[in-house]
Amino acid sequence: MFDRVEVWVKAGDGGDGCISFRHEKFVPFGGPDGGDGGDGGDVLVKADSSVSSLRGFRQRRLYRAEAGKKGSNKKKHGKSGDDSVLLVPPGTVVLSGVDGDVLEVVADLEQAGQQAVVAWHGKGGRGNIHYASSTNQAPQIAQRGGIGEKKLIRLEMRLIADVGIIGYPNVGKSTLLAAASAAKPKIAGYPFTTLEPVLGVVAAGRQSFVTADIPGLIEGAHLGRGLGHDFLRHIMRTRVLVHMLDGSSADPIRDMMRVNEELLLFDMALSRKPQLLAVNKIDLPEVQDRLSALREDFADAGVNVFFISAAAGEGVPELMVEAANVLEKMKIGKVMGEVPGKVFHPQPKRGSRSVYKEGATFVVEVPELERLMTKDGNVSTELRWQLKQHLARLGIKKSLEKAGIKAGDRVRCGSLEWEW
Ligand SMILES: Nc1nc2c(ncn2[C@@H]2O[C@H](COP(=O)(O)OP(=O)(O)OP(=O)(O)O)[C@@H](O)[C@H]2O)c(=O)[nH]1
Ligand SMILES: [Mg+2]
Repeated sequence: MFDRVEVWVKAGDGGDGCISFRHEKFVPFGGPDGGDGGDGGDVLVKADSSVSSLRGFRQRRLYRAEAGKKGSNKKKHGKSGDDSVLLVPPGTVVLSGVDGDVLEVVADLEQAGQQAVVAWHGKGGRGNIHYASSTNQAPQIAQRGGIGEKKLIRLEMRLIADVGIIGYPNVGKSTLLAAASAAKPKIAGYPFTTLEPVLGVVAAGRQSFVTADIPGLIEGAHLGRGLGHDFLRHIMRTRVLVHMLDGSSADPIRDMMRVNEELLLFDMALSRKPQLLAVNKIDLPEVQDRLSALREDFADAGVNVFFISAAAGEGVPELMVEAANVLEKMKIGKVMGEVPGKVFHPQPKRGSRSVYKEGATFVVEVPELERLMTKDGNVSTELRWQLKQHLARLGIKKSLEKAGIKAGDRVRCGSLEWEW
């Protein structure tokens, strides 16, 4: 089941600004006319109902958006790069920070049409027309295009269900889904029968809702025991959990606590979802015999339980009507846990200004100057003067003087280095 892939995304770099001067008849020294570079394209992820799996992403590892074109003479803007749009099935969650950082949800694309930018474009560089001033009428500096973001993202499909059935293996989760809906999950008398989540539509009273039956959880699942707990992400978006216990188990209350412990270790939000507890298999004679003892135990523990027989269908309608009621209440009141359909638009961080000394070199770290460029990367005497003027206008010359700069010292600014 290709329900999780990791791909690299690279947004388009911005086009460089242009350094050029007007050449007109009878105008020997035309002013600057170098246009701006175009912005690069973004990489977006968009939920589209025509896509049903993440399979297509197995073929390619890198998705890039187009770069912006360079600016040119006569103040011409470079063309912007086209975006690259990755179409994913509705229900896809996008995570970033896969390569090392803390994994975080960038977008939760629950409904078709929702989209989010996952890699931001590099801005186009400014042409030399922007660097003209009363003192510098022939600026030979411009701005390089910004670098588009590149990162590794993870796409995960999460089922969209209202109710999730959880519990130890073999307690009767699949039997409950089969009894309450038209779904036909595999049922067998051994643990780990269910290997992949199964969905079913449950009709309860006048309502209907989608229920997900998932594999069994055991103690230590967070350490990879049993089937692990990774499949729990499929019920991250459910609003109510039906927690099933086997009435014939040695200690159903301990089972309940262990499963809850695993939920907590997987995700806090999951452990906070409302739960309906159901003790199953009450048709078995040995369970009948201890029924009143079980009732007392649960009453002592302060938890409300449903006693059911999924196999015989006993107590199942009541349980499902209660699930529908809780869902209804949550619709009216606040939705707890994860808010569905949330789309985040993280913006690239804004840098701050600083001037410092690195060895004998003075370093200027100012976002608007970082991408300063000259035609050939060299800084002639004329350019030295122009750069000084420009730094003075931005108030950075003062900062450098405060830091102790003297004529003859080296200054570095982005990729340019010259003598003060
Ligand atoms: N007597 C009795 N047996 C039941 C009942 N519900 C389920 N069973 C039996 O318990 C066994 C496990 O049922 P499943 O529905 O496959 O259990 P599960 O929780 O989905 O198990 P996994 O998918 O392995 O986690 C099967 O043999 C079922 O027939 C019940 O209410 N009464
Ligand atoms: Mg099962």
